[in-house]
Amino acid sequence: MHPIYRIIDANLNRASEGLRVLEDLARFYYNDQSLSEMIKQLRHKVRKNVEICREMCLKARDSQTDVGVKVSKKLTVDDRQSLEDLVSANFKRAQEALRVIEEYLKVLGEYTAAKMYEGFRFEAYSLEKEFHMMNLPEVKKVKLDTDLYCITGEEYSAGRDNIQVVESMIRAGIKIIQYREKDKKLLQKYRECLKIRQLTKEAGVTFIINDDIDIAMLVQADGVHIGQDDLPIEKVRELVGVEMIIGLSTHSPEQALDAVQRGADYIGVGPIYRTFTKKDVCEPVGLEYLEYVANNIDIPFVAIGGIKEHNIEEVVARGARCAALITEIVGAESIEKKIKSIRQKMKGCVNGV
Ligand code: 3NM
Repeated sequence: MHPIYRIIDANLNRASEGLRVLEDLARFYYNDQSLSEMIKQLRHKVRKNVEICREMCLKARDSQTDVGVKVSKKLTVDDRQSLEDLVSANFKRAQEALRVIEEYLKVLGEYTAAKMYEGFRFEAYSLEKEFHMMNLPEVKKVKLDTDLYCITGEEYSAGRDNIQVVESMIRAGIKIIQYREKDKKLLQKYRECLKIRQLTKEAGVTFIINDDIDIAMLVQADGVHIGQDDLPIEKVRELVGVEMIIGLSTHSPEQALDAVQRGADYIGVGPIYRTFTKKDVCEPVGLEYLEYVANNIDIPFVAIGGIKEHNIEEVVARGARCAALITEIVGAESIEKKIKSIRQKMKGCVNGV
């Protein structure tokens, strides 16, 4: 028996198993009928179209003496944590297996069949993209799910530079950092953002850039944050694509509803209290607007503006799960200690409600 049939047999199983894992996820977890049907069809085609050598494959199968089994049992590289990892790993498994089948069918002289498997591989690439798109809202929500949203502001940072500040924030366990610098030169902002992207990526922190859509795209930030007077959100979406998070500052219920309708991924809600950090911002909208958003808006939101350790409990009590603070955090003597004590207050308040 030609050992190549053994390779084809193993990879047919690999491809179908990978696709089956994905099909069941689409069907039972995401309840997505059309995606699960498409994966099922591909799985059937993969199995069916190798009729030419089915018998040879079965004869060649010898799982008990497979030298790879022992290695595979010992390895822990497949110790997956998230559904996202699982989806990616199983698409890779199916695509790699299809490539192997394609290559070895050519060696066997089955060129037409090999081309067919090439086509299946490309179908698997397209399905992976569809799967990813379907999952995007969830992925974005996870990236935005946190209690403290930290924003840079070098001029308020007590002599520290933005990189030092970001390092402290990451050490303190912050999960979202926004780069905000109104007066620096573009090149300097770009260089700082490059470094911060590297730091945040290593730490698994969501990185958002204020205003500068071009820098956000160049450094592959997770998101951009824009204001009411910036480019229309639809146009920003055209530039950055569907995967990037777009946050929009809002100051009234009308603006909040408009932001949701036009596709913002989250909104800033403020200024809650008076602030001198944002130069052109309106008068404080107070806790009433925050309460309106907490009760009426379905996308993630971040309370902002004049929030300090001494008033954070009030903000949480009025419905904010996430708050953004600039001066209170970047200007603190110890950023880490400040974050810890603000978090304790927020927790106490949530538990007490
Ligand atoms: N946006 P601090 S208020 C950047 O209301 C920003 O949209 C606001 O800084 C808004 O925590 C604000 O130092 C400044 O008051 C927040």
